[in-house]
Amino acid sequence: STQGVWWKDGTFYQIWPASYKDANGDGIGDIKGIISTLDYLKDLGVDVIWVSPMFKSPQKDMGYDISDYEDIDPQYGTLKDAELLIEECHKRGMRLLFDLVINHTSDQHAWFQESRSSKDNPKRDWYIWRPARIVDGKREPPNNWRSYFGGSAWEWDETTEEYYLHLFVAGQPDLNWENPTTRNAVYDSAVTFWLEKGLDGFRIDTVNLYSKEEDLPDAQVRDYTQEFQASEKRSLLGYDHWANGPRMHEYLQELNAKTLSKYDCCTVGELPHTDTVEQTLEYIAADRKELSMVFRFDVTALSMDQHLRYKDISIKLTDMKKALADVQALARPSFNAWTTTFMENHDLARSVSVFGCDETTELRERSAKVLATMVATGSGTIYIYQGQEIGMTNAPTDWDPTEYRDVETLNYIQRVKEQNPNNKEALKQALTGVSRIARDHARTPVQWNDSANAGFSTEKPWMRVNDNYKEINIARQQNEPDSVLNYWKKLLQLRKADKASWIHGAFELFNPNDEHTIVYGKIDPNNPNQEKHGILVALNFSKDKQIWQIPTGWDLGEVLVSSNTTGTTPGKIGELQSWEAVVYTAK
Ligand code: ISL
Ligand code: CA
Repeated sequence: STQGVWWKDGTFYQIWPASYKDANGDGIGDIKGIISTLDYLKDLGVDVIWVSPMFKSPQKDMGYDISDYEDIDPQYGTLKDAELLIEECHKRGMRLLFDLVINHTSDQHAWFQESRSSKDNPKRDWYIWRPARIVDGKREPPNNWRSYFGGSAWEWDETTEEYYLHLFVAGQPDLNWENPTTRNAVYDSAVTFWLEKGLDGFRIDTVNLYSKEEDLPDAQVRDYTQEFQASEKRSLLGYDHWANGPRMHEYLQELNAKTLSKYDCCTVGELPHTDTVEQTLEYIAADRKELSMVFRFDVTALSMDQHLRYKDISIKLTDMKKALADVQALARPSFNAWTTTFMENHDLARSVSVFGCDETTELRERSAKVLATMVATGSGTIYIYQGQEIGMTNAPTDWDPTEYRDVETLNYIQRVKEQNPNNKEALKQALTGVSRIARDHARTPVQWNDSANAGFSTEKPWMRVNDNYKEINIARQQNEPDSVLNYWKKLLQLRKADKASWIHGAFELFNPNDEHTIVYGKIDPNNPNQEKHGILVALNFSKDKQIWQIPTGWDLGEVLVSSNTTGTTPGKIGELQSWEAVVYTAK
C-alpha cells in the first residue's frame, strides 16, 4: 500500500500570490499576506501549499517570466520573507511548493541579456536563435509556429539580426535544453538553490515542452493567415514539433537524478498536449524516476473548444465522465503511478460558473458543493485553488474589458479588433467568450470578508474585486454551518478519515450514458481478503430531480455527507434533488 506518503495523502492548496492577500497596502498580494493566513489554511485542512511564481520578474505574464530564479520580486517581498514562509509552513506541519518555470526565462534574465548581446557570446546558444527565412525577398520567421498568446513564436532581434523562439510572449524566450551547460545552470539556480533552503518541491510549468524536434520543422498548415481567427487555432501552433519531444524523458530523468532525488520533495508537472495513458505513464510511472504526478486537463479542457479557445461551447456530462474516468484510472495500482484531482487553477475560469450553475444563490452553493464532492472523492492528490473553497465565481459578464489584466485575454481582444476592424459583432462575440472562459476569472482578489476591497487590501487592488464579495466571502462562510466552506472542510476531514477509499480507492463509473448524474464507486484496492469496503458517490449536475440505479452487488450504508441541506429527503437512495451530491459508505 502507498498510503501514508505525504504528497499522495496531503491536501494541496494553490496560492496565486498577486490576488491572495496584501499585507503592506500596495494593492498587490505578498508573502507577508500569505503568512498571515497560514492558520486559516491549516484549519481548512491544507497540508501542502503551492505558490505560483514570486521570483524576480518584469511581470509580462504574472511572474511566469522570471529574470532571477534566486531572488524574490520586490512586489512580493524579499528572499528573507520567502525563507520565513518556508519556516512558518514547517512550524505548522505544512509543506511548501514553488512554481518551477524552466521552459523559458524572462528576456530580462542575465542569461538572455548575454545571449542576445552577440553571436559569439558564450551564452548565445543558451536560447534558440535562428536566421531569418527569406521568402520572395522578404524577411520571415524561421518557421510558422504560433505562440500561445498569439502571433509568431519568433521574435526578430535587431542587435544580432536573428530571431529567437518564444512559445509564450516575446518576453519569455525558450531556453535551449540541448546545451548541457544550460541545463546544469537551470538545475543549480532554479531547483537546488530552493531545495537547499528547505522547499518541499515544485509544480513544474509546461513540463513537456523543453525538447524541440530537431531542425524545427514547419507545422503542417502553412497558410494560417487565411483562416478566420487563425491565431487561436491550437492545431496550427505546431505543438507536435515541441510537445513531448525526442529528448524530454532524458531531461527529466537527469533533472531528477541531479536534484530532486536527493531531497524528500515532490513534483507535479503541468502536462498539456498529451493524449494517451501510455504517454502519460512515461512521465509518472514510479520506476522511471521523473515526476511524482502530473496535471492532465481532460476534464477542465472540456470547457474550451480545442481550436477556438474562446468559442461558446456546451459541456456534455457524458464527455466529462469519460474524461474523469480516464484520469482516475492513472491511480490504478498496476500502473505504479499516481494521479491528481482538481477543477481549478490560475489558468481556468471558475468551476462553479463553467461546470456548475451560478444563476441563484441556492443553485450556486449547491453546485459548488457538487463540484467539491467530485474533486474531494477523487483518487490521487487533491488540489484546491484559492477561493474555490468558498465557491468564488467568474467576474460579472457586464464588466468593461478594461477590467481584464491577463496578457492572453488582452492580446486576444486586441487581435480580434485588428483582424475585424469596425466589426462590432466579432468584438461582441469575443467579449462573450472572454466573460465565460478568460484566465482573469481565477485572478480576481480573494474575498476574505465584506469590508472594503473584500478584505484583500486596504488600498485599491491591482485587479478589480468581484462585485459579489459581500455575499461570497470567507468570514461570512465561516459563520454559516452549511456554507460551501464548511462543506469543503467536512469533505477534507472525511477524505483523511478513510484514505483507502477516498484517496486510493479504485474508481468505478456506473452510469456512463446518463446526461444528468454521475454515480461512481470507490473501493479500497488493497483489501482483498476482507469484506469489500468503500464509498458510493452520486452527483446531480442538473436543476431537476433525478433518479439513479443502485449498482448490483453494492450495499449502501450511511450518508457520510450531502449537499442537500435545505431541500427534502437529503441522501435518499436512488433519488437526487436539484444539484445534490451524496456520499454513502458502501460495500
Ligand atoms: O492557460 C492556458 C490557456 O489559456 C494554457 O494553454 C497555458 O498557457 C499552458 O497550459 C501553459 O501554462 C503555464 O505556462 C504559461 C503561463 O502563462 C501559465 O500561467 C502557466 O500555467 C507560460 O509560463
Ligand atoms: Ca503588497
